[in-house]
Amino acid sequence: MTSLPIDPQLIADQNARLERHVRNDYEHLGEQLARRDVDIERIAAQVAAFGVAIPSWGVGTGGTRFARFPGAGEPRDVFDKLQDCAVIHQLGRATPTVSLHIPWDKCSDYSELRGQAQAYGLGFDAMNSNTFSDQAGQPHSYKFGSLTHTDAGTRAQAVAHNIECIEIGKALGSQALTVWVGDGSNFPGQQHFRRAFDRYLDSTRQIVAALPADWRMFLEHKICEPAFYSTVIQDWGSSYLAATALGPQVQCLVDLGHHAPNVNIELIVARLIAANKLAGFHFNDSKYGDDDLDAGSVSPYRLFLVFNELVAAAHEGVAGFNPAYMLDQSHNVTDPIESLIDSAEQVQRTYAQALLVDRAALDAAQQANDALAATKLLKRAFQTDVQPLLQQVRLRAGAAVDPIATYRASGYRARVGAARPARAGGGGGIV
Ligand code: PSV
Ligand code: MN
Repeated sequence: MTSLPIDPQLIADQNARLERHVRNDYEHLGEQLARRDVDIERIAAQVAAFGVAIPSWGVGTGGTRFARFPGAGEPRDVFDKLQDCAVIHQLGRATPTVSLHIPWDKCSDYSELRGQAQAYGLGFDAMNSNTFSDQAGQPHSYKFGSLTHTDAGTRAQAVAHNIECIEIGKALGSQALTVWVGDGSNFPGQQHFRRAFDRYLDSTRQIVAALPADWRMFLEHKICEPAFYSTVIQDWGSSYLAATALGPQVQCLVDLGHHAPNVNIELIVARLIAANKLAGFHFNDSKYGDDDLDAGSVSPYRLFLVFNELVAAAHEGVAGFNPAYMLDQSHNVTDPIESLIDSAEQVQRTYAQALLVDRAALDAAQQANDALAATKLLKRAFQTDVQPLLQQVRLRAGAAVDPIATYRASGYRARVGAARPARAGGGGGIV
């Protein structure tokens, strides 16, 4: 039988030292919120039910085009990754699912993988295909594109790979496929824009035809990289056009880092909700581009404004609104487990804050064109310290009140450092 990776007694001991403070702080916050007519228990129940998926690739150390500095005890295969994800979920209780990337997470026995995940209390979120790099031994190269390649054989190979991802996902209990392609061009004139988009539709139509009825397909747009002049699915407009052409099972996924600086992402989110085309998110943060920094580390208010749209949509009961929440980050200077615990908590915190917006007062302020009152309502929610609520939710769920401190006290990293020999090579590569 699989045991959980962190000793539950350690969590209990660590929590025991903090329990009294959590109780007092929670009570105090409850009183504050009651004065605003907010029932803290209602917010706590919503936060407890909230989950964000861990990207399997996030538990390994990331890298840039220039270098990668591997950390100790990096996962060697998908089973090691799952174990690291189990640590994150055991300590934080905010990450009940894992999002796999194929071929990085291929293994020989998916029913064993599924069983292992179940033993850890984990499920599988969206599957991610990879046609942005070549797999060993594949007949056609993706150097000049995949689903949109000018060569039919290369496109067929990319379609077949996506269908293989669906098959693996079926064995694991996943219900969505995320497709991101790096296809595009590096020189003006290199690519016929309209024909490339037509080829994209033609290829993705074949993938949609292989989707089970209860699956969704998420199209992930990205402004640039690796193609730096043009990208076929460059923005939410292209993504929306494609998703609309491909039918109701296909929606648009918003990776926060995939936009030009200063783009109003919350407005994009609102548009996609209105069109019933919001698939979900890859959360991360950025300063300059697709920096893949930890969620909320640079612009927590921007993350809050996105969640404000999401909570508003749920509050208004928008039909079909069911976004998938995932992290997608690259951890270059931190222990990836710590970054993911902290980022999941940040996402959870932002959700809780957005739940505190006084919707009726905001409606009234908007209706009366009272711009200052409206914006102050958002700020009041955002500036509320909901930490005691997050701690109480974790305490009740058997997770750690202070997950990073408990993680450090557990010695997990040193333990896996000894059990998982370091891999050779410290070359560049975005993972
Ligand atoms: C592309 O930059 C991306 O955001 C896509 O989600 C990929 O699948 C992921 O990063 C992993 O590198
Ligand atoms: Mn992404």
